[in-house]
Amino acid sequence: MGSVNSRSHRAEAHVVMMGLDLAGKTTLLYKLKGYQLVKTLPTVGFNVEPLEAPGHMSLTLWDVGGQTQLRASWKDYLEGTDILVYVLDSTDKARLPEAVAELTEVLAHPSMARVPFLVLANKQEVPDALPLVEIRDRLGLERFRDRRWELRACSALTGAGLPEAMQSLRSLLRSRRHCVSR
Ligand code: G3D
Repeated sequence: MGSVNSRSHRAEAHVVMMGLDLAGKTTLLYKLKGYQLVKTLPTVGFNVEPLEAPGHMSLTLWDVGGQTQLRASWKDYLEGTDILVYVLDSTDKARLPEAVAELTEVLAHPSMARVPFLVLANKQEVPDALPLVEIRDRLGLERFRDRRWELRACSALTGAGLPEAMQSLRSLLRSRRHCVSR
């Protein structure tokens, strides 16, 4: 008999949301939860938020990147991750290489083997945001053949693209559940 905590018996999915600081993770989280967020504060440490939709999910938010002193500690929390949501600031061309390097590093962690991921190209409503095709090229997503991934454009500010992003999340989660319960 499996442990009550084994993935196949868990009602809750564990979603980890990461990205460089200022990518828009906090804004996105509040938008998804339907809260009005007037002013965001830099994410200090990490936030754990129960998310109502889709299904039963818990969501952990982490800043990744050189600035964070918590860089070493977030890696301890990757175990049990069902889906990674990686938020990119589509307007921050200067830090895109850093964002790509961080994503690559996170996915290389042993706890993340075969974990599906969703990249959200955020801030797409800004006129000079990098278009999705260019982001796709720069991320080199085709190299991740060992797992499922999706890339979606969105704006956490206006909410555009978020329903489609949630649909991708649901679909990745279904594939994850199918894999771990086999
Ligand atoms: P973080 O949690 O990833 O660190 P935040 O990022 O959610 O705190 O957002 C950082 C800044 O980006 C905030 O601006 C926020 O309003 C802005 N932002 C988040 N999402 C979007 C978006 O989709 N479009 C635009 N144009 N801006 C966005 P401030 O000015 O509060 O620092």
